Amino acid sequence: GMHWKDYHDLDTIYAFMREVRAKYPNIVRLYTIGQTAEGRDLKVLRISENPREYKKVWIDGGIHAREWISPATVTFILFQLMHNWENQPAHIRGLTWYIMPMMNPDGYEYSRTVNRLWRKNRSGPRRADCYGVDLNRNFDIGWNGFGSSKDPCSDVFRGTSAASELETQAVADFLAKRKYNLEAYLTYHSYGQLVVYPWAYKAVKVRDAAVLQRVASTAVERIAQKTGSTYRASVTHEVLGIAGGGSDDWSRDALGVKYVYTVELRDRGTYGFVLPPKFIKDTALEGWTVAETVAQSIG
Ligand code: 0X9
Ligand code: ZN
Repeated sequence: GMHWKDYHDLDTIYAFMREVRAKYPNIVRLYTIGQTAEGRDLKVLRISENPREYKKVWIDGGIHAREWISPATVTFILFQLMHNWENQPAHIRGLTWYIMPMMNPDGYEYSRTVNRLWRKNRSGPRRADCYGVDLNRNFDIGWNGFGSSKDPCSDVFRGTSAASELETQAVADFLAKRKYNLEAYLTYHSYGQLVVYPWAYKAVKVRDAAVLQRVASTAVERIAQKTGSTYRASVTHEVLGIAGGGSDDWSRDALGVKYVYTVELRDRGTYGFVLPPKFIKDTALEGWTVAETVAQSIG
């Protein structure tokens, strides 16, 4: 079964999603929203007591293969939501939650079995022995701009066109159909301990940056109280530089989502992507704290 003392393979994560659905069949739906180049399913859970009326929150993880703490955190968020659903406060029970713990299953399994530091998906090869597209450079926003590469061998290869990748298409199509009432888009990455908001593709702040900054700062303060970790709240391009094609910017631009955050989980470089399992529990709690704070802000 599922636990947060270690990282899990894709089968275990998907089995956990099925368990959640089996336990709460009335409020949980499990979608297969597409397949990857290697034929793996892309899966999303919806949790809602009133899907037609409640405001929606999207949470994803595992865009980048080597960032194992991300799917671990998103599955933990799912656990936090569900293990005590009846006693959740109104600001949590009164939302529709879409949860996709693994946006890049091919890359994740490749990272687990062949190359621990693999980042991209596994489509291709497009040239010689160069596989994979950086899914967080493949979305249709500032796609041909700064911060990505047209070289298929690069770790930040943007793909041959915007939304060239099956994972990008599956998520973009699924969300475009559900953009009504979609209030938040949260995407979990590592590492760096940051809570950042658009824009990333241009050096401009979003119109309601003050609100986004305040909510992010609240999350960061709560994290410090809970686990003692120091996170930073900021505009993406200011701390991470300009980069086009990100899912966060796309959700803001194409769908008009208000609360868009990319969370860079632990650590700040000691272990980097290879975060030891003993840190999963507290890091996941930090990720949950951001989701909780955003949910509360939506009200
Ligand atoms: O570069 C990224 O995709 C993210 N950092 S990571 O080290 N996890 O790869 C940051 C994403 C910030 N948002 C955009 N660049 N749109
Ligand atoms: Zn990442």
